[in-house]
Amino acid sequence: MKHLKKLMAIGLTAAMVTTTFGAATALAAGDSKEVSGSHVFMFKSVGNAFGVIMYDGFSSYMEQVGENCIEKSPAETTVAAQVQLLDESITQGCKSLSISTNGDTGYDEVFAKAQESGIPVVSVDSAASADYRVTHNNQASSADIGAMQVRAAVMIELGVPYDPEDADMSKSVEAALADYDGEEIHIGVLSAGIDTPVQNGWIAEMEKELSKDIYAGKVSPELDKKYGDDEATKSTTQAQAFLAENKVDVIISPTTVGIAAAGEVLTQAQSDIKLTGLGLPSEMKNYMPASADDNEFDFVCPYMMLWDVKHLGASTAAIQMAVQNDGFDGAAGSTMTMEAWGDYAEETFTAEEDGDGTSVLTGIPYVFYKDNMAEWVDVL
Ligand code: RAM
Repeated sequence: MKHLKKLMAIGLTAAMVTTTFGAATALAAGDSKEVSGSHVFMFKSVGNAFGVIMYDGFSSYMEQVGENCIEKSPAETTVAAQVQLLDESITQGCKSLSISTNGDTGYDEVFAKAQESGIPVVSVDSAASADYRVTHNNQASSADIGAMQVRAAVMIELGVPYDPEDADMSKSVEAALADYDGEEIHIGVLSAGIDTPVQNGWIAEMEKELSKDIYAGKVSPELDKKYGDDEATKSTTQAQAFLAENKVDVIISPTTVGIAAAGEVLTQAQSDIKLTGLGLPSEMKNYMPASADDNEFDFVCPYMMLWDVKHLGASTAAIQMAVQNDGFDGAAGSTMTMEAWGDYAEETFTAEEDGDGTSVLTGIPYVFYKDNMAEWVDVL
């Protein structure tokens, strides 16, 4: 509930998203004067509303603490395009690098150059190598995000509404499956890039969830995976392929670009294939119920999840400021403080071991469904 209030306090309008998007595109071309002495924020690519909202939070926090920042996201969602912009930013003397990566490998040389130049690298959303990052800003527990998407997919296929009393859906899915003796349910995944760390981490957690006894013989443990590279056109083509093949009952899309593309394709085709995953209410409003009076199963996406994206950007800025001013080095067990910002009170986060490095958990997954969509369409 605490987080819900926080989310409601964001006050980001659709109009602001549009304006900021225009600015991000213009800034992507870059200018050495702006990069020099600025904190660089790099999303997977420009034109992704998730990245736009995150940068809005990042820049708002940086502005509050009197620092300059700039977005330098590439036109294409590739490692090579990010590496080039990272290299340029380092050469031009940026203060710090905050990045959501497009892949696991290919960054070592440029990250080593950042390290040698004393430029701290913090990853957010999609992690950078533990060898080079100070820490990773984790938007919500990967295990929860993976498991909740599987539970939502199965419940939606079985016609079970979301019950906020069972926030992580664990009880609802167990009860629904206990009563189910129909054909095995098949789930498709429409992801971002085949090498994208964050989506691959969530998919691994989906597979872990599906290996639990409650699913045995009722839901196939094999996920049918397709990759839209976080590009609208490719994601649309992949969603059309699911439709043409007609092998899956429900699609999970753990990317805001993919879920919006699939929403359009499935809705236009009046398909029986249902949809859930991670989406922005503003981009999903045409494929989801709008109010408690709606029957959610009349829509391709009865419910879906995400987290507070603007806060995610602001907490990334706060991590960079803690590195710059407070000697925060991301060591396991060390803490950092995010100062009061907007309607948010001061918060302290602790770095925890995560793989070979650490991460700081700054959010929780939140379910959007018919009772709360109206509050969110103009916010996220
Ligand atoms: C997309 C991106 C991002 C992911 C969200 C949910 O915008 O792929 O990495 O976290 O969706």
